Order: sequence, then C-alpha cells, then structure tokens
Amino acid sequence: MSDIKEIYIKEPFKDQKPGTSGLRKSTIEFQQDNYLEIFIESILRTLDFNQNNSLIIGGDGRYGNEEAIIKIIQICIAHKVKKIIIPVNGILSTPAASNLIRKKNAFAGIILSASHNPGGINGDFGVKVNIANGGPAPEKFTDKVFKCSQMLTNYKFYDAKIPDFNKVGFFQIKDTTVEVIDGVDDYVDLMEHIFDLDQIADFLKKDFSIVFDAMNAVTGPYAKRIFIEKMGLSKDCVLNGLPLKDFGNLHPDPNLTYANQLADLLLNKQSYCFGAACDGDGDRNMILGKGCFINPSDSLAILTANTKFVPGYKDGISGVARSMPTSMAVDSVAKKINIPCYETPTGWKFFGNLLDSNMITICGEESFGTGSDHIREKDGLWAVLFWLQILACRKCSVSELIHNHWNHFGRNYYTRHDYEAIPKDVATQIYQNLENLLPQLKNNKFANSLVLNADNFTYTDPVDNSISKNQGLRIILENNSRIILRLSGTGTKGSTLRIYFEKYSQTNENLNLNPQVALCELIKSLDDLLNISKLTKMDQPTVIT
Ligand code: G16
Repeated sequence: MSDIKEIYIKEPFKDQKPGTSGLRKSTIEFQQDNYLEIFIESILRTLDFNQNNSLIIGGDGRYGNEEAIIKIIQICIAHKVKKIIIPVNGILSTPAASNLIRKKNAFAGIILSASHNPGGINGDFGVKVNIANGGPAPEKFTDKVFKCSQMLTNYKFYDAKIPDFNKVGFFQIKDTTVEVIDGVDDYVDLMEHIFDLDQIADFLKKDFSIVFDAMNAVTGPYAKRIFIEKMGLSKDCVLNGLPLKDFGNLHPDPNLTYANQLADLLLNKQSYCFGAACDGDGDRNMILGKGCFINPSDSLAILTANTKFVPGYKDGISGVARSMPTSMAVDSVAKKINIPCYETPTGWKFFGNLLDSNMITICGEESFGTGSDHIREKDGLWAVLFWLQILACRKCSVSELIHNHWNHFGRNYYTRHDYEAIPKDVATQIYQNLENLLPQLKNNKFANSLVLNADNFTYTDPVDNSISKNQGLRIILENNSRIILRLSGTGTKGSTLRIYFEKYSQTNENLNLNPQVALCELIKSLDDLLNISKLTKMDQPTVIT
C-alpha cells in the first residue's frame, strides 16, 4: 500500500484569504481538521518549483510550530519537492528566513508566525509565503493561492513519521532531502558583514548599558549569540530570551503598552542607556533611550540620515521608501541628502520591487518595522544594531541623537491610536462615515487649516505599474498635518481601527512637546467629526503610540 495518501474534504474553507501578512487566524481555527493542509496544498499548487532549488520552512516557535512543520514536510514529500531546509527545532525568525531564501537560492519559504499577535492555544497562528527574492509574496500570488483554496477539496501527503529535527543533519524520504541547519548562524554572519560588532562592543563595554527584550519569542537565541557570545556582554542584557510556545503569556508586540516591562526600565526607572525589543517573529523593533521613546517613523529618519556610520552602507544609499501612514520625517532627510523617497501602501511586500530594482536601499514603516536591501523583510535586530553602531560612532545618548536630528530637520509630531478588537460593524461604520465625508472636506477648513487633499490612497507601483486601491483614507492639510485612517489587516478578533495623526514643526518651533499635546487639535477635530469615542464606547484607544 502506498504511503502517499489523498484526503478529500466535503467543502473548501471559505476564509483562507491572506491579509497584510499571510494567513493569520486564531490557533483554534488553524486546528480544524485539514485547515492548514488545504492552505499548504494551495501554496504548493501555486508555486513553481520544477527546479532543483530548496524550500525553506521555519517559524517563530509558537504553539503549533513543530506540528505544522511536520505536516508541511509530509505534503512536500507527496509533491516531490526535492529539497527542504529547516532550522533546528523549527525555530527561525522572519528576517533569518528571508536571508536563507536568498543565500540558499531557495524557490520560496514558508514561515509559520502570527507575528506580533499573542501565541498559545488561545492565541493566533499564521502562515506566510515568501518568494524567491526573500520577500513576502505579492498580492497577485496570494490571490492565486486564495482562489486555489476556494476550490480545493483534496490534498496529498506522506503518511508516515518524519524524523526529529532537533539537531543539525540530513534525512532523505522518497524524492525529498531534508537538511536541518542551525537557524542562527547565517543571520549572524550577515550582521557581521553589515556592522562592525567589535566597535559596538567596545562602546557598550565603556559604560553604555543596554537591555534587549526578546519577549519570550524568536529573537532570544539570535540576541544571545550576538550580544553575549560575540560581543561578550553580560548575560542579563537579554530579557525573556527563551522562545516559549505561548510567549510566557506576553503579547509579543514591541510597543509601550505590551513591552511595558522594558518601557518601565527605560522610561520610569531609567536603569539603562539603551533598550530595545522585537516582536514574535523578530521583524519588528522598538528603540528606547534613557527616559526617551523613539517613534518608529523617527527611527527610519535617523537611520537614513546616519548610513555613513555603518560599514554596510558606506558607499551611499540609492533611495528610501516609507509606507503611506508612516510620518514624513524621512522625506525631509531624503530631500536634504538628495535621494528619492517613495510612498507605498502598508505592507512590506510593496517595498520588494523597489529594492529589487535598486531604487531604494532603506525602507520602513510606522508599525515598528525598518529594513534595507540586505534582505526582503523588515529586520528587528538589524535595526537595533544600526542604532548601536550610530551611537558608538557618534558617542552620544539616544536622547541627544534624536534632539540633534529634530534641530537639524524639524520634527514630525506623530501618534497612532489603535482601537483594537472592536465590533466589525462599528469599525466599518466609522471608516465609511469618513469615506463619505472626504469630498466635503476637500478645499474646506478642518482643524483650523485648509484641506488640500482628502482621498482613499491608491498606489501605482513604479516598477510593474500594478495598481493597489483602497490603501487608507487620508486628510492632508495645508499646514503640513495629516490624518490617516485604516483598518488593520493583521488582527484576528473583530476589527482594529488605526488612526494616525501627524504635524510638522520647523526647527525654530517648540520641539519638546508631548505628541498627544502637539496633536490634540487634530485628535479632537477628528473625534468631533466621526464620534469615535461614542461609537466605540471607549474613552481612549487601546494602544497609543
Ligand atoms: C505586517 C506587515 C507590515 C505592516 C503591518 C501592518 O506586519 O508585514 O509590513 O506594516 O502588517 O499591520 P496592520 O495591518 O495591522 O496595521 P507583521 O509584523 O504583522 O508581519
């Protein structure tokens, strides 16, 4: 009897539509019989792997990670995938996966993660597909996967045990070779090529204390290798460094609300000179200084303005890109150093074409993501090392660096208000109310300024001319202020409404206000217009960044 089995199901799953970053659902939904299998079968039917290249599989170690890897290997064997590369114990950060796809010339990667969403049986699970350039699959690919999943009623798999993958080695099953590698080595090697780790280590050892919070998620082993083994820092510089299936009940989203242990150490107790955290799969980062929080949009601007201090970028950068809701702080830097600056929709996949055609070197998003052409994903630890390299070269504090930056370029006051997991109909109503009001707002006064433009953002990719519509509602004011409203594409419960407020202040203005104060007029005017607090029945947003 054949050990390749075919399983039939009565009806396809109707909800397997990938969002901003792959298919993300509750763990319970993923555990329905055949749910993961049908989605993986759809991916394999869509991918073109009639070549000798490998497939990379790994995940952030959350509940269900190993079981999912075993199932994916079984399906791959049935599809005669020639070679699969997996990390020991299946633990691989998203940036490390992107690097491996590129380095090993793989035809794709399957990354198991729900990113910054909580894990565990009551948390979330996710599947992301990255293509041969190492980046998230573009919409035209995920649309095909979705279409396929809507019709699929069967899948095939290898119905026998898969050997353990808890140590480096190889195993061969039928036509498929599975290579188990150290998931940290190649990534650390890449970081050593970009940064001068010795210079950073010397600086840190001279009384510049740091703490890194891995939030019990995937970056623990990477951070320990870099900071403790390579740089020789003390063991306690890495907090929550062991990847746990439920992230020790932490919500691994590196912001001031969920990384509150770190925020307390830096902002209240002021126990360290520098603090940073990464999310579940290691692509997001938060940067803190003593008594000082760095807004991710400012972080992108700082990195862009200081590339000359990093060996990997010493020859200059070709351009920069930010997602539309990200503040325009980086635009001012690009203008001053005379490089192009592109505005893309939310989602890292939109940077792919720009990076592949060398139109940009650095890119970033307000959602705590920054990265460069070294891979095709945002990269949390890369951003941390970039900051440390700048500080090591400029020999200053985080607070001095950001204040000097504002004094030179002006400050884009910025805040994001998240209303998480609110009823879908409430979120849709607020969104539609604003959408309907946009034509009336244009060319009229709002928050004491003239509205220059009010629209729903449409993006035309400058490389392949593909058009992406409905990428967020925006109100653009004459006084260099903006309000953006969009619905999150990564939440799994109800709907999450994100509202972004921005106002530019020139170097001769007061640059030391609390952003909530600097932006209060915009915040209040929008609430008056849309009745957000009344409709959501919330006095304040769930998360304020
Ligand atoms: C994903 C994408 C990011 C994007 C974010 C937006 O992040 O990779 O490029 O900025 O979603 O999230 P939302 O739609 O909730 O605002 P991640 O870290 O979840 O992969």
